[in-house]
Amino acid sequence: MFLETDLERTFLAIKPDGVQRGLVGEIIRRFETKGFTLVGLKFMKVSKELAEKHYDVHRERPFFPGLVEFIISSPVVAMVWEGEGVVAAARKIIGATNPLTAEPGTIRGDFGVNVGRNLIHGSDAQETAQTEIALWFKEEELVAWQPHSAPWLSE
Ligand code: IDP
Repeated sequence: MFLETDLERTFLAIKPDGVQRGLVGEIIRRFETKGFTLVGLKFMKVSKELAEKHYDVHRERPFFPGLVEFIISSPVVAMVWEGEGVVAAARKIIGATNPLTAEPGTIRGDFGVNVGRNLIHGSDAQETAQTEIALWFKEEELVAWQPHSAPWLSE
C-alpha cells in the first residue's frame, strides 16, 4: 500500500540556458506527465551568494567561477517536486552530467551538447534534496496538496 509518508521531495532548477532556449514548458512537462507533483515554483535571478552556497561542494574545482557566473547571468526556474522515489527518478529523467554522453530520451541527452550548459539541476540524494530545498525555498513557499490523480498513480 502506498502511504503519504512514502512521498519524497527533490529540488530542481532550470538553469539560464534552459530558460533562454525556451525549454521551460518542455522540461516541466516531463516531470508533470511522469506523475510527480509540483509543490514549489519560482522564476528568479540568483544572487552570487546563493549560487556559491548551492555549488559549495565544487568550490575548489576549476570550473567553479564560470559556473557561478553562468548561474547568476540570467533567470532560472527553481522548483520543488514531490512523489514516490522522485529524487532518483528525476536524476534519470535529467540524464548524465555531460549532455554529449547523456542518453537520448533524457533532458540533457535530448537538448544539450556541453557540460557547462546542461540545462537543469537536480538534487543527487534525499539528504542533498532537503538541504537544497531549505536553501532555495521558505517553508511558506511550498504548497502541500494532493492532485486528483493521486489514487490512479499508486496502488
Ligand atoms: P550534476 O549537475 O549532474 O549533479 P555535478 O558533477 O554535481 O553534476 O556538477 C554540477 C554542475 O557543475 C554541472 O551540472 C555542470 O553545470 C557543472 N560542471 C560539472 N563539471 C563541469 C566541467 O567539467 N566543466 C564545466 N562545468 C561543469
